[in-house]
Amino acid sequence: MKSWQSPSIPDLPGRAPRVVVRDTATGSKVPAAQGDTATLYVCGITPYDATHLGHAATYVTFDLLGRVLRDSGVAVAYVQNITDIDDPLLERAARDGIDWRDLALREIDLFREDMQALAVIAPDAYLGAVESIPTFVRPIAALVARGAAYPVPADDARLTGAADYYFDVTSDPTFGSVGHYDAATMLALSAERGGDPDRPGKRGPLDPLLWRAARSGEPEWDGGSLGPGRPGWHIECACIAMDRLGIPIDVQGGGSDLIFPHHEMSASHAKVLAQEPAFARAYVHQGMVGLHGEKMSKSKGNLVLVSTLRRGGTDPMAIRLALLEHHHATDWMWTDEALELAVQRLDRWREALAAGRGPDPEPTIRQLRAALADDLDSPRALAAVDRWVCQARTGDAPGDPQAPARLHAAVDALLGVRL
Ligand code: 5CA
Ligand code: ZN
Repeated sequence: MKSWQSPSIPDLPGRAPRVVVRDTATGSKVPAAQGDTATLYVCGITPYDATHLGHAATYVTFDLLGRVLRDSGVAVAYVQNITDIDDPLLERAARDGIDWRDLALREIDLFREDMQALAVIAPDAYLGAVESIPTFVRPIAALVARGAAYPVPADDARLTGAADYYFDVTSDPTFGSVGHYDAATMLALSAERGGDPDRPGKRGPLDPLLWRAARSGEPEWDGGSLGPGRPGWHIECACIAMDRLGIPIDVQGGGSDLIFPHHEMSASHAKVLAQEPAFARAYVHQGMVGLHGEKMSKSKGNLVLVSTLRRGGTDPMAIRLALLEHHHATDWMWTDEALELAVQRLDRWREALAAGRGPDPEPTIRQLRAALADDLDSPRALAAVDRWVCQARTGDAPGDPQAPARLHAAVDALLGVRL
């Protein structure tokens, strides 16, 4: 799938220190890269509605990670998927009387525009599930052959005798090691987030769907020995990551709503398939952004869309600053007042740069790098720039005429904020 145009990134003299991120699985800070290239897989959108500020927060967070990794001298191999076939997409298309493919294409287009406006670096590979179906079929069949997956008769399938295929979570001895949830919580989250714990015929209630046999009126693809059908959700991300990056990847990213079941299941699929002890060296999760006291979500409809703000004339750089004001690991609520404060901060920063002189930016650039390299501490990074701006505006010393441009390059390269 076509991605979007990446912003240009200024080259900065010097380097960020080694980047560490907090790993959800262990709770510790771990290096975000092992070698010269960091492999990063971030779960992409299900394109049945437009990009809201929760999505934007997630992609800006992993954009920051990519920026500080590059600045630390590490190359980044970045893959992102699109869940362009799934129940919610089919349901929304049916509700609105449009073809599910047209709905997906329309929302993906809007997502690309939003990402470009927010100066998010494009992934190296941007892959839809639909275009990747052959990548899933063989691994699912391999899981079946190994006894880690099994058929469940699908009485309502288009073909008599057809079966859905499920993954047996007990085939992964380390199952549960991403989220560390207890059994009751896993059951509840599975029911809430796309699982089907009550489906009769499964070995275990948590076992997730790998392949769904074709039903009348539903899209279907050739599944070889699995029969015609469509893939389950978690296997898509497992296979795309394995195919494009090889495992273990350095960082698996997404929102914290994906810890269970999605990241737990993807990791289990991949570990069993590759006979590897780990899928990712670090699982990094963006906290949930909410509105009016509840998680912002397409299903609840309590959304603030990036595109609505843009059309209303909000500078995308102010949106970016409003997102960066929160540490990525925390949950927080969006408010109009917070956006207004971000607009004011952007104005202050621009004014200070336009003054043509300022204090030595080196200590600020060092602080920026240190903050971001330490688990993407964006609030600390913004505070460092605020201090420089404050000094530039109030300082009596003549200052250096090169300073504003040098600071601007760092703010642009590291925070993705163009002034
Ligand atoms: N297609 C799947 C991932 S494979 C999916 O979760 N799609 S999504 O459109 O629902 O979400 C896209 C990304 O935004 C995911 O990483 C998700 O965890 C994140 N996300 C969704 N809602 C929020 C929110 N309110 N706050 C922060 N991040 C969110
Ligand atoms: Zn995913």
